[in-house]
Amino acid sequence: MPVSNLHDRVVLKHPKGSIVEILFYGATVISWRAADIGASELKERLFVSSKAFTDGSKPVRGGIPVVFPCFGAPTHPEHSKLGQHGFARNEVWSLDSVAMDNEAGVSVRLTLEPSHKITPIFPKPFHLSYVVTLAEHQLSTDLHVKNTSGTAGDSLEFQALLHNYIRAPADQVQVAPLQHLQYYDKTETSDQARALPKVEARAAVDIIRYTDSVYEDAPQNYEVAWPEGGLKIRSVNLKDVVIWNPQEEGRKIADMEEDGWKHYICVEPGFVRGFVKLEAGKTWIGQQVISVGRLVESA
Ligand code: TA6
Repeated sequence: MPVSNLHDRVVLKHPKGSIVEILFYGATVISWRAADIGASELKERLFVSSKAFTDGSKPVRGGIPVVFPCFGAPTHPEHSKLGQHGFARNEVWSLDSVAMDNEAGVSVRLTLEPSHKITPIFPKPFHLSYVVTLAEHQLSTDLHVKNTSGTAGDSLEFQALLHNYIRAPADQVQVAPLQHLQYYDKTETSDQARALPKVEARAAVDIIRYTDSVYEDAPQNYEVAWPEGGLKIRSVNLKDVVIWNPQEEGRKIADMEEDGWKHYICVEPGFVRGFVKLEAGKTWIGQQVISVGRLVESA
């Protein structure tokens, strides 16, 4: 069966071999295995810490957590009761439907609605759906946010981000093109320095030191490359991108495996500088497409 609904997850299998696993908890994609172009061996493309909790007791340390409706600590007055990165990554989503099942792709839709747990901390009406589509060498994840309020003027303000933990040798990775973009450096120790924009000077960004950078108004088309491999990430409506790797700081993260930071880099398309303002009855879609291979191969 191309779509298997197991007790805690849904597993999608593409006829050409690629496989994706999505936990209902957080709608977290926790595994994506796909072959290189022209090869048959499946390779895991995402990193999940061996110490990660996948039992629903804590957001998963790895895979693709969904960040909504706030990125980092809440800064919007309507988000003041929320924790870091909001609630979407630590709620149990429902499998709504198989959206597509053919040679081109296998796709499912998961949904999340207000509940007795969410409403006390986030009283705004909303409907989220998350569509995960698997192709032979490609994974797409689309977050649909609907403001279900029937009252004119009752807007929904939010941030959203797809927190990809890309499996890669961190010290050999380069991410481009980010040159000349304005970014905010969260590794700075004072609030003042963190709020001061910097400008990226590097043609290709390496990850050889503690990195936590929020690039604003980025090109939404990135190459994450290392000598033995690479991925391309395209996004739509996710105007910013965060590059994160904690290096030795990772030792402070309880669910990070020993030296785990050496085996991944987070490249996270999001809308995190400012807020999406969605009017009553409207839907916003933030999308990413991650493909195996490097830009030069597809030129
Ligand atoms: O997206 C980068 C970031 O916000 C970092 O600042 C870092 O703390 C990371 O996310 C992980 O956050 P978490 O809440 O999952 O520990």
